Amino acid sequence: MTTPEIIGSTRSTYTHAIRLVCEEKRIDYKLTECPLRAPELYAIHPFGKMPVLRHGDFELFESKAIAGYLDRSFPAPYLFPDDLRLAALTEQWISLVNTLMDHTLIRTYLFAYIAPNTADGGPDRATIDAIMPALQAQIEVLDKAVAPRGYLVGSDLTFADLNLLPILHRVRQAPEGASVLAAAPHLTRYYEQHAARPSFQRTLPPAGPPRRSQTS
Ligand SMILES: N[C@@H](CCC(=O)N[C@@H](CS)C(=O)NCC(=O)O)C(=O)O
Repeated sequence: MTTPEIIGSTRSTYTHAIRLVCEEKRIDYKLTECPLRAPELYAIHPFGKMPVLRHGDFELFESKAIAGYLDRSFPAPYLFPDDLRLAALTEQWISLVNTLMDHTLIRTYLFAYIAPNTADGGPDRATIDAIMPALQAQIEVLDKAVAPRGYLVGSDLTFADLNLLPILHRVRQAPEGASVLAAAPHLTRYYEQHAARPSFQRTLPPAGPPRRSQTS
C-alpha cells in the first residue's frame, strides 16, 4: 500500500497523536517536518493547521479525520471501537479534549511559558494564574475518568487516549502542570503506563513549540 505522508512537526501535539496512531498500527509512514502555517499545510488545510495527510492522490486535514481514515485503511489494532456505545464515548473524549482541554492546557497554559506574549519573553504570569482553576478542574475530570480501568474508554487503547497523551506530556513540562498532575494519582499512573509504550518512546517530541513559518 502507498506510504501515508504526515505533514506537521515533531513538536506539535496534534501531529504527535497521528504519529502515535501510525506507530500503534505499525503503519510505514513518512513525517514531513514543517513550520506552523507553512505553505505545504495551506495546500491541504484551508487554515494552515497541522497535521495534514497525503496518501497517494488523497489529501485530508483535521487530526481526528486523519486518525479515523488511517485506522480503517490499515489492519488491526483498531483504535476506533465498532461497538456503538464505546464509539460514542471515544467521540465524546476526543471532542472534549480538542474543543476545551487543548485550549486550556496547551494554547493558554503551556503557551504562556513557551510562546509568551510578554515584553521580556518571560512566562506570562497573569495568564498562568488566571488559567489555574480551569487547569485544576480539567485534570480532576481526567483523573476520575481513567481511575476505573486505566483507559478513557472501556478496557482498551483508543484514539481518545492517543489524542490526550501528547497533551499530558506537554503539561508536565511546566511547573504548575507537573504538580497538579502529580497530585492526580490515577492520571499519573495512566500517563506513566502509556508513555512507556514503544509508540510513545519512539515519538517523544523535542522541547518547545513548532517553529513559525517565515513565509506565511
Ligand atoms: N483542529 C485541528 C487543530 C490542529 C492545530 O491546532 N494544530 C496546531 C499545532 S499543534 C497548529 O497548526 N497551530 C497553528 C495555528 O493554529 O495557526 C486538528 O485537529 O488537526
